[in-house]
Amino acid sequence: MANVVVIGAQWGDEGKGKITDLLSKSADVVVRYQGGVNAGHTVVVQGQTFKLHLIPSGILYPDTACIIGGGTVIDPKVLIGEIDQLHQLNISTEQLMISETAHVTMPYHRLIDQASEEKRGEHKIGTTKRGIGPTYSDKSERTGIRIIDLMQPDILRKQLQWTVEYKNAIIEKLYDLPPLDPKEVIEQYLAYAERLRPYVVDSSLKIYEAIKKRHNILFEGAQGTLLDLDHGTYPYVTSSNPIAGGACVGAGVGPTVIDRVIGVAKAYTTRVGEGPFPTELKDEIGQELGAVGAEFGTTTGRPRRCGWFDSVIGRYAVRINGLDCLAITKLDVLDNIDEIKVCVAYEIDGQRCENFPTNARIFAKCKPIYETVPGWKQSTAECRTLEDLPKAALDYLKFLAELMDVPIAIVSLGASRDCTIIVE
Ligand code: 2SA
Ligand code: MG
Repeated sequence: MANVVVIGAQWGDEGKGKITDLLSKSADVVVRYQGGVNAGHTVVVQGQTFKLHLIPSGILYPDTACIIGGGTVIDPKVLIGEIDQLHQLNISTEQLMISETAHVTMPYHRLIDQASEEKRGEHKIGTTKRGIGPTYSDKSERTGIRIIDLMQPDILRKQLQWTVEYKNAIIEKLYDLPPLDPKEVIEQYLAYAERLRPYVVDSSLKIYEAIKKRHNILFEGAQGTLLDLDHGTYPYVTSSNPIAGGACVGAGVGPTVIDRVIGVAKAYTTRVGEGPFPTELKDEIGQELGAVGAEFGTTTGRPRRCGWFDSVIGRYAVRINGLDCLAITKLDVLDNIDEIKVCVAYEIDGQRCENFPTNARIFAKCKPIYETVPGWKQSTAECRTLEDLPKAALDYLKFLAELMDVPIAIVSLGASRDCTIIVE
């Protein structure tokens, strides 16, 4: 196993939750390194569905330590809700750790996220409205509140008093909303602090100690490559770095620690929120993929836009993340499709283009060039080895691997743990 980073190779919702859950079995430590409660992982274990936003799904294994790293942003209310939900299901959170350098999502972050999306009108990003962008903005602006501040009541009181006043000016003047009461916010967050205190650690040090003991560490990315702030489809991106490189910054480890990078991609493509999506299907096939694949956001319940597999994006994800291999998920969703299309390149102003264009305006003009392959028209749900797969399904996987020049190591054929093929 060694030290592995798992990332989304598309626009998020690739099924990373299931893959990290599988890998968590051999991990001693699972680390979330970026994002916040905009993420949503659905894990199904013995018929029970777990919806987690911040806590790594590794928490479902009693011996796996789970760390919410310094590169994340934490909404304490949601995190406490998740802890309570796990306790109700008799799952221990003793192995949970929270980085003291993670930033805290405050009520004004949510307000500003919602209000600014409205104000942007046709320029809106389609955010999850969970306050993620404003929390990271404050981190960059150096007005953020960190977990470590939350743990020191005197400091928190002082800091929040002026920050809430400072934010109130924006909330009132720019968005015409009623101001927040600093006292109320302070009392609320002081109470959250006491709930979270037992979990707070120097996470980079904890990870380093685990590395020294030669423990296996799994770095779990949220969202996906195309939502990366620096390398995604800017401005239609999230405000953190979901790519593999983000693991080093967000967890506080050096690049030499990482042994392997696994990309997770769906056998087709989905996207939530605004922004260009060349292979999007606005027809019945798109609707069918959405219906069969149950393509609704875990966090917001928004329907996801669906389309064919895009290998240009896949190649880009291989490059940006240095992928060693891919996990292809939801192959079974294609079981009933007659003919399957795969985007092999783009056409831009009459020219063929094999590489992902970094210019968002050019990307918006890209037309997919497709190759069509036959469907297999039979259920793959019971397949447990590559040999069990219908020939057309195996050919489809081989075609994807060839287009992206990367081996496929895992194939997932359903939400539960056993619906999986591990390629030897
Ligand atoms: P934000 O809220 O500032 O991070 O939104 C910015 C863009 O990032 C997209 N985004 C996501 N896309 C897919 N899945 C995400 N997580 C949830 C899930 C989504 C949900 O796991 O299902 O429940 O709606 C996620 N988080 C952020 C977002 O759509 C914007 O395009
Ligand atoms: Mg998700």
